[in-house]
Amino acid sequence: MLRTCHPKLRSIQEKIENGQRLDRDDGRVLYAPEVPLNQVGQLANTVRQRINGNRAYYNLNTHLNPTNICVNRCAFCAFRVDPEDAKGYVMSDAQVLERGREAVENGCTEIHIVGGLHPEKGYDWYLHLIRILHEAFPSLHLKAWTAIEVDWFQSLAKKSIRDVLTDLIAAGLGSMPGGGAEIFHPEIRQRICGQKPDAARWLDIHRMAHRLGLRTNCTLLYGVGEQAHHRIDHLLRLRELQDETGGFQTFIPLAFHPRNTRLADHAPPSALLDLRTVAVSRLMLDNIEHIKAYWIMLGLGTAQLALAYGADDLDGTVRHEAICHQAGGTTPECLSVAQIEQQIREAGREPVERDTLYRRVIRDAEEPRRWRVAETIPAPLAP
Ligand code: V47
Repeated sequence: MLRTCHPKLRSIQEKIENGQRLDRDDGRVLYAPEVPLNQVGQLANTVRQRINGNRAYYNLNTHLNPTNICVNRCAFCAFRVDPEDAKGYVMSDAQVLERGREAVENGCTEIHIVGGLHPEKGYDWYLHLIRILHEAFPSLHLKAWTAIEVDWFQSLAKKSIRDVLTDLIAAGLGSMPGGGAEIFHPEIRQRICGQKPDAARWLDIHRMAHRLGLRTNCTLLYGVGEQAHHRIDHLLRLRELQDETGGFQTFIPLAFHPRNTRLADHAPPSALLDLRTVAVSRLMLDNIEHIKAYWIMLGLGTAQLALAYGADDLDGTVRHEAICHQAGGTTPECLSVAQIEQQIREAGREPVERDTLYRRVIRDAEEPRRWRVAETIPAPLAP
């Protein structure tokens, strides 16, 4: 714990020491510029250690974006295009299956699948993609479709969210990614993605997914002109749903990349804001086990530092990422296992390869592409 701390942090420090929950006002204090970042980081690091011991997780994964054509026009998105755009594409079944084959060939345990809301593709196409991948590569965990897509499927299929999710699970869906949350507060949401379902809808879809036994992730997009109180509001809404369901596995703060977007006049978030957001998330989200420092968006250096500011996960080796790279992201295309483990070891943590559900992955020593999961991950070391 901190030997000396900023006066405004004292009561927060006490709460953390006593395992008490922080409230909205505490959240605002944690973002106050006069409160030193390193002290906020140290508190978050204590909580991280308490929850996850010295471990830092990663997985072997690949991304798949079956189409970039999207009816929504989110101001922050450089990935989507209009149907008539020359850069528009829709992947064939063969291309989708080739991505699955490449993933297995490279020892991946997960495919992360998200795309656009294509005006001419029916519900059956989206379902079909899950089915063919699952049938061809049953060992690959399919973490697919954000709540925004599930909402779109519901309007296409004219079925309840429960029935849509039940169809997807039957087809082979393993879990849902956390995208589409952006910023819940209507003052910002309306401005950056007014066509998207609102916060209540995003949360309802995750609530139903959790009820059906799916684990999901959650995100926050920051650096889009919001203020600290909007971020805190977002975190509290996630925390409230997590109290109810316990279904979120990991929270991922996403640093905005402005290039090629309609918000290109915004400066990218500073490393200071990145680290503070990781730390504040760790402190406010006392009921979400993992905080992911998504190296693709943070950059490798900041992601590595984030492991000392509350994060316990770097995401994965990541092949074929498009959303950030289209928006000016300069991180590498893909990291090797040796590179990601080195990042973690340099930060003083023990690298643990996990599957999507945070079970430890054990690789065959002779043939590393073959793997199994340990039933449980041992409890964290005492702080
Ligand atoms: O919802 C879009 C964000 C999200 C930009 O669940 C942008 O494990 C920054 O959710 N700059 C999709 N961010 C990515 C996502 C995700 C990524 C990795 C892991 C997981 C997980 C989820 O990316 C979107 C949006 O919030 N985004 N454009 C941009 N220009």
